[in-house]
Amino acid sequence: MASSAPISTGLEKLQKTLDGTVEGVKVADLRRDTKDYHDPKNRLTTDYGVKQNNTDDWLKVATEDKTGPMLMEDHAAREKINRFDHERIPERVVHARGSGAFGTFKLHKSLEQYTSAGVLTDTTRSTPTFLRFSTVLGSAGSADTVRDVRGFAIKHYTPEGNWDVVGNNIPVFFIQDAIKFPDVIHAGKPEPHNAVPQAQTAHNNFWDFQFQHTEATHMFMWTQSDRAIPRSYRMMQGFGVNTYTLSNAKGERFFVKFIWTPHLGVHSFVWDEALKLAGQDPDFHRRDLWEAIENKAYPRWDFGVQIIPEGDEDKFEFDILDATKVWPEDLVPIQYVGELELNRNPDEYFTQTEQVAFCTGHVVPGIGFSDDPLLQGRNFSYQDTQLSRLGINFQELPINRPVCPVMNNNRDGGMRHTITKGTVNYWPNRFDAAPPAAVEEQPYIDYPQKVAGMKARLRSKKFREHFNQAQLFYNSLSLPEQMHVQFALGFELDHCEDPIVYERMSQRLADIDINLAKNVAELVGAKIPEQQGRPNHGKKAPGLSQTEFPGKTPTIETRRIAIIIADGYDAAAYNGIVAAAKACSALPYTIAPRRTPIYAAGESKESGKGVKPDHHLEGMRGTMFDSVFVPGGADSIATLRQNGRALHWVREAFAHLKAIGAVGEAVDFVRDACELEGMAFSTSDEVTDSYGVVTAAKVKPTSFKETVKMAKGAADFV
Ligand code: HDE
Repeated sequence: MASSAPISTGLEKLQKTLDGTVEGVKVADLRRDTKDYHDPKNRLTTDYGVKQNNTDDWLKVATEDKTGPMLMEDHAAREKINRFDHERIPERVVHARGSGAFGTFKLHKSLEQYTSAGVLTDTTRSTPTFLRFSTVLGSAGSADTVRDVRGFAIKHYTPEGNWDVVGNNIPVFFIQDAIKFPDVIHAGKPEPHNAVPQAQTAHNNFWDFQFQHTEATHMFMWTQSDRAIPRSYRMMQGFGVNTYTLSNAKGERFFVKFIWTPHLGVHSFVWDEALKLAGQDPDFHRRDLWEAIENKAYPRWDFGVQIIPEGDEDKFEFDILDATKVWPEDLVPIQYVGELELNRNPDEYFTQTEQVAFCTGHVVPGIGFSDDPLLQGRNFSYQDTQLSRLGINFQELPINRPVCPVMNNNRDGGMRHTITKGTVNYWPNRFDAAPPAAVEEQPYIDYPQKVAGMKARLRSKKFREHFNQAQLFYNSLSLPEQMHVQFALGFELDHCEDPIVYERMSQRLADIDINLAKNVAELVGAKIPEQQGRPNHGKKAPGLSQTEFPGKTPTIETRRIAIIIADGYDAAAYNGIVAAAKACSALPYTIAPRRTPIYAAGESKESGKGVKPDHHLEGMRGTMFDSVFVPGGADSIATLRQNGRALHWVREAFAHLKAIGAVGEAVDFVRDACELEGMAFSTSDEVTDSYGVVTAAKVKPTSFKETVKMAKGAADFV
């Protein structure tokens, strides 16, 4: 229950009392407002605290035999319905669907050369954070696995105030100037006449806009790549996207971009999986994040910065303040200096994940803005949008309030909580109360930037080049990634019924790559472009293809392995793979034709033993797993051969490029299910890997370790 000690004065004490950790500061702060629903002392009460004996029947005039009219007098009933009627607040106009988690940011290497910010210079600190992932276009109830950009918004609760970075999993954006945001979002959201489609860019309006608004070209290439269908929130990069600034104690200023790279590597679905999962498990990413944290498999990211000294601003062929451009890593390398870990699920979705309010304007001393025209506009929009979502006192909500002292003359407004004692509420005042901080007290000091120019609706010259980096991105992808882009564009433009849209877009692709344009045009039935539009410069850059991020050390940690068995399965093989998977921190799930116990070869029903499967073959789908393993056992395999769903599990896993393992009698079963006549399969106790299908015809204990090891490399769990 709430303690009355104000966090602002108890910071030191809390740091010591809570496990000696600094992240305890925000957790402790939240405890002030946290009640435990499961406390046995709890009784149902009204909102004003009066215990209630019956909240199931409205007070009415009735008899044992006959019901009668209900009474308005029943305040408790009216309160209950009244509260329910107003449960919803406006969902976010973008990024409505999200999932959040608490974490810790630790700095390994001080950036004091560039900034005076404590959070980026003090390597002894653990900074508490809250991170919210999201999709952009869908409503709050839409599916997780749609093709879309993912939000990656972090709130750092620092002793100098909150620092928010409201980023995405793609390093660039569709527009250069914030004033275009309503246009790009209207074009992507459901069309205005019939509100179709939900959470999709596969429609006329989106692609109409992409063609006419050429600065979006680079970004739409990213959204058509595998980056827009991540396997997990835990397996994608985060980018601050905009150009921020850092300033150091000497008063020097630097331009900076923020980047987070996941330890588990960057991995994606194949499109067919993502489409199916949207129906089979719309909460796939939300569940995945939740379960990983509950299982203590804490997701981690390396935190990095790209830095350009102020004097070098004009040395690049692109404008470094243009959010439709990356800073190629061969020109501006990433310096990794810290680590972010997510290690605690929220206690309640609404008060934490829904009410969290990020603002790009929330920066701390040592961190500032640049003249990036997207960022400047965002600084207005986020504060503004919180007013309609949460009201003027949104910063007082537990999830949003800082862990350091707050005092000023902002007062009142709807739902004000803070009670400020005192006889004045202005500065200057005759008591000298709450004066501005002196320079020695490290207040926020705005960098004295010299500016000159005309007052005009202008964009500088470099902002008008829109194709070089779209080519750079496409050129840098691996062949399979390029094919995925082709198919994605083929899918999206197939959903555009208006010929002007798919005809023009097919021509536009020739400005990037003629083969891409030809293949897509053919797929979608457009006129086939004959020659390259703008010449392709042929350049590539590091860090753009996600194949460069297999993971800090490639791992199958937290990957879901379906082990399919039926009665008569080979117990040694089954137990072997379960143990080997667990030893690698993967998650083995037993799947069988039914969820009642399944008996191994030689094991009788009467033995009372058997394995109770986690799921039956119809209860889940192969799409929900990263890998499939089938142990042998003649009777088990004979049963599975007769089961269409079992065949489909294996065949679909192969089509989705997943690692498949089979031993003993299961080797033939897998070969037949995948129609892999002629491919190399093991016929001995040697383990063979053929296109990600890892087999051993005879089983020896080391086979399982070998299988798991090969599966790691084989399909790489793309
Ligand atoms: Fe946002 N964006 N945005 N955005 N954005 C919002 O703020 C906006 C942009 C991003 O989990 C809104 O609190 C404008 C870029 C994320 O709560 C709103 C422009 C990037 C989230 C808003 C942009 C983002 C938002 C809606 C163009 C990546 C979810 C609800 C200048 C760097 C944060 C809210 C969360 C949310 C405005 C462009 C990321 C309306 C005007 C670029 C991750 O204020």
